Amino acid sequence: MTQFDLTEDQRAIQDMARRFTADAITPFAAEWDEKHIFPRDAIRAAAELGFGSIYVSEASGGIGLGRLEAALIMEAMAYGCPSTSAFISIHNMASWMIDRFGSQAVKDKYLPAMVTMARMGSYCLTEAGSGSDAAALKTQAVREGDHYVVTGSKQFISGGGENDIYVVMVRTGEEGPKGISCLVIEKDMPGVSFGALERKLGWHSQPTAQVNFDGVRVPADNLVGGEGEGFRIAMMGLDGGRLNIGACSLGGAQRCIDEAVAYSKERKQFGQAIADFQNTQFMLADMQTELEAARTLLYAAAVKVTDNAPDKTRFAAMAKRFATDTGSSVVDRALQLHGGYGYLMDYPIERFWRDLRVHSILEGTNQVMRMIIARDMLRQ
Ligand code: FAD
Ligand code: 2MC
Repeated sequence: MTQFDLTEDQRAIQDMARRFTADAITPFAAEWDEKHIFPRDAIRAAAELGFGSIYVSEASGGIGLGRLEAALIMEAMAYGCPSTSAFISIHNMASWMIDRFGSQAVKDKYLPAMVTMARMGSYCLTEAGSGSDAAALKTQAVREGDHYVVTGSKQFISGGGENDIYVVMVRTGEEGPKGISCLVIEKDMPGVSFGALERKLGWHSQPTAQVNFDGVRVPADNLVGGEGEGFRIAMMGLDGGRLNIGACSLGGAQRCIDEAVAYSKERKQFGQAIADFQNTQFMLADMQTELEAARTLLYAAAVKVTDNAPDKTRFAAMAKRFATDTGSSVVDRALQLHGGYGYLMDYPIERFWRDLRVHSILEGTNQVMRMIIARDMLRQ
């Protein structure tokens, strides 16, 4: 592709994802949010299009696309429901880690069912005492013969309790990043349990819960990568995850701009459409301009992650920071343009406002993104 245009194939993928969203997500998303419904069937239908294994290799049954294609799909689905789109992104991240770093045995064991999303995957890094400082994690995995015995607890796990497969960062060695390994743990293994569902501001279409491990015996074959490689694998997973979260903000914010354009043409005050006020026009112009800038940065970062460019991590962090902050700011202005009606659940804006808010926090807070960017700048 040229840097500023999409190829025909990329447009076809985008069209397919948009059509799927219009049919299977947008009409239902408000109800999923209000009633806290986890839309398992719609998610499996997304997987039938390959959206559960976007950058899992074709050799492992995935559709083997790049990160820009993934961003286009996530952005399109977030136009209907950012929460559901982000859930599918996390599954993609967990599946990719297994495909990219797992042995053939671990891939054969888990990927066929993950590709179809018959079995869904979670990513488990955060603990109660280690959020931003992820390398301080304490969940222990002690080798006993051909098993690891895992004890500890993971906090805020998306899909916790619902999903079947947990890609878990555990401590097998020294303190700090070099003592961390990555293990696949199944929901049904004895000693795995879950906390109560977290009650959240947004992301209501998917569960978040603590995942606890009490002496869980995990086959040593379930190690992904070598011992001590888990932190690097987790961070590489997040390079892609952060792009997708940014893309979810882009899609959600574009939906709110489109809603605001339609509403401002219809709503009349002082004898004229509110779209006729120059303030409204200037707000809409700024919202779309800022979103396009974020989109361009995100697509460029996605190409860098696909190409394994040396500055890919810095760009993924810049794109996540900028797209999520811009997305939330755009949605907030769209809400303002709806006046009091924007605050009501009768209109979709407040749902997007709530759903996008967490994108500045998870997959690394936007303060951590600045840390990653500045460290890389100062290293040179
Ligand atoms: P803290 O790290 O305690 O941060 C608190 C504040 O301090 C933040 O503003 C932070 O930016 C700031 N701060 C911290 N360190 C610094 C610093 N060095 N410089 C400047 N400021 C700093 N995790 C998973 O592993 N898997 C999941 O599936 C998952 N899903 C999630 C779903 C939801 C709905 C939520 C809310 C969280 C989820 N998380 C998940 C966890 C998420 O990644 C963490 O919440 C996030 O990384 C921040 O960690 P923390 O909440 O412990 O905040
Ligand atoms: N790719 C490859 N390797 C990486 C990497 C990346 N993106 N980032 C770090 N590493 C390597 C790094 O090179 C170093 O290895 P070496 O010593 O061999 O050079 C090692 O990992 C340790 O890295 P740092 O020295 O940078 O580690 P530090 O502890 O100082 O900080 C930080 C790392 C703050 C960037 C990391 O802890 C972080 O990203 N924190 C935020 C946590 C987070 O994003 N959580 C998200 C949870 S998932 C979620 O929220 C979901 C919704 C799913």
